Amino acid sequence: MTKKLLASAALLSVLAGAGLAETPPLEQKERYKVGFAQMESNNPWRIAETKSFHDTAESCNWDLIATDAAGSAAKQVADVDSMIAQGIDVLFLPPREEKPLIPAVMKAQAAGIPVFLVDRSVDPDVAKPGEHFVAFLGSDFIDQGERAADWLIENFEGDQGIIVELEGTTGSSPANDRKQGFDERIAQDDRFQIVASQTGDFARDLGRQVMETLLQAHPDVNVVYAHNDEMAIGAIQALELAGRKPGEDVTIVSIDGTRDALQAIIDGKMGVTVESSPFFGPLACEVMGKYAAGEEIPGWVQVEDRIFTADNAAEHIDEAY
Ligand code: GZL
Repeated sequence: MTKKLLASAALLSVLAGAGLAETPPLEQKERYKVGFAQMESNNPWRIAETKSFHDTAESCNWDLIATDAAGSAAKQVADVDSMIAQGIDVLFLPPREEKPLIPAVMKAQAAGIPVFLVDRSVDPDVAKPGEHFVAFLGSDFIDQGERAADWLIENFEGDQGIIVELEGTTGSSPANDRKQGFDERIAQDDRFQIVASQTGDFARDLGRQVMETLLQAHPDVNVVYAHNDEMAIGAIQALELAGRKPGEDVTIVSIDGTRDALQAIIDGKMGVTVESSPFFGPLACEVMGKYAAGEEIPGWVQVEDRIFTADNAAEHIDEAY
């Protein structure tokens, strides 16, 4: 770290200790050099999010520097270092995992660059909105898990629900919270039992592979709860390869609202997907403008999520990604 960075980092740690750390200001100016350090581009959700930032750049007067860490938290940190060295004015960061991305937040703060976390957050015991980053822009993942469980409780017609849970990326805030929300809510209905819970890293192919393995160990499974649609689609593939009939002898419950998921609902293979929108570009532009104008920004700018079922999937599939 340069002497200047060390000095400001030391100062910040003193201020933070006294609870006085504040996030760096953002001056109002014609154009901004904006950093968007994406974690990966291995699924439609990630691709849609990145496109949303590119599509917003010109209308928001951004010179956008967008990077892709290809699934590596360490590379995502290095990408932020590079952006800091390039002199960005503001950083939008979707932290792949809650703890490894803390250094990136702290380095940007120490360099006087305001940070907005988008779509995922960091360990709240270490980094706090209004102190270390301006705000988290994203969904309530606990609520998403609870709503998935509520739908299952209301619509499952069997006497006994044997659940396999496909978890998202280990250590990520959506995986942590979607598990907490669903598991705690479903425990209120004694028809259900979660017999296995394993990460598929939010990826379709790994979700399929994990489902194949868990199906061997739990052939009586009749419910799959996937933390995202990509893993749910992978699970559907595994179940059909094993001769099962998703939507008839296995109920599939998921989150995101991708095009493939809405099509699976229309085809009767998936029961529900709770929306988790990837379209953060316009919201990022709006919140950044308010921050530059000196408006107070809440620590959590919450995105409202719809729910897609057989009742409305066909109505919304054309807007899906
Ligand atoms: C949610 C986002 C999750 C999506 C997955 O905000 O972090 O990451 O639900 C994506 O599809 O991989």
